[in-house]
Amino acid sequence: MFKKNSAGAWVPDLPEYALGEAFAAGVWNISTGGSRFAPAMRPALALEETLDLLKGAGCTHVEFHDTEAEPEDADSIMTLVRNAGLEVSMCTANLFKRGPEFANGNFGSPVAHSRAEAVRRTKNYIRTGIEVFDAKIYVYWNSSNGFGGPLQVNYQDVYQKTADGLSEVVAWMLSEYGPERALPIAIEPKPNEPVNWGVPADCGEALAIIGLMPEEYRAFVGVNIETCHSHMIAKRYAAELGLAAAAGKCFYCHLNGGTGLKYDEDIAFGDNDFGVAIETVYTLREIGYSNIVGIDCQPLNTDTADQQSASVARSVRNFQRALEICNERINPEELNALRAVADRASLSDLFARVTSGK
Ligand SMILES: [Mn+2]
Repeated sequence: MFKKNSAGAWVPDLPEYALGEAFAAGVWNISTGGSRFAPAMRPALALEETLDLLKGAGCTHVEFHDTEAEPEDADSIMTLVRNAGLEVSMCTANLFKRGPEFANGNFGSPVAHSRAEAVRRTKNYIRTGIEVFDAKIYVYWNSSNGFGGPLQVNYQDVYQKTADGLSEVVAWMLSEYGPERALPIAIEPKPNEPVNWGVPADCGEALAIIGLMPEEYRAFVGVNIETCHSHMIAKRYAAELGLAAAAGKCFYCHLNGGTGLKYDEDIAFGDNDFGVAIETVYTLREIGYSNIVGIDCQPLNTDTADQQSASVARSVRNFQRALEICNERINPEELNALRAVADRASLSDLFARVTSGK
């Protein structure tokens, strides 16, 4: 799913929706809950029930790990997806919890067997994404890739090997399917958890890794920036989107929320800081984002059996609320005129007026 642009370069042929028309969430975004510190609050659901709830929450598309939709089950799962009135937007191989080989990393692991397994599983699930799911994007989330402490890896190698793993996947994909059928790959960076230092940690590191790939493969890899992952490293989410767009690499997005320099809270988009939601939606519009909007949030610890999809539904509602505010209360000409003279005082006042409606 790549096409040539007017300059003859391959660019991803991504879906084109108006903002607010198409949303995706992962089947993992509905869960029983329960952790070391919290009780399980909700019954486990059959996949059919989960898909119906995602549809009811406002999703048009669904996302899968291979652990939730194994390649050998993909055909029958696709029937359930169609029956629910959904499509598959994204699929991703689980390169973190699948087996002990991924405890030390994946593409950039110092262990050759772990790197090889990561490449093999990724190829296998890209095949499923293309041949069965008709997926629009493949996501590589770094997860366990990185390092834990002093001298645990060769730092030059961890970045280069991560790039090499992606290159191997792209080379195989192009030889197997050609550019027209190739699935755009989006790197989703995260700074830590489960590993102490994740590689890549942020949008800039993800772009640097793409830059370490041979030139002929770079066009086929972009980024998927997630709100909470950005907050965990004190990045301004909208600025990360802007960097991705400036590089021509904003292939996909994962919206949710977090409360600061903490762990991967995955709260609903717009929860905690609705101003982030407004700035995010405005920025997506400003960079011309047209792909499906991915939501990646978990239920709250207090959500009960009848609130299984409340976080996903609230994320979609908050996106629509923020979109309405952007459309009705932000005049781009006024905003850009203030930016052009760097009148930060008036810009701050404008943002307070927009968010308060007064
Ligand atoms: Mn995510």
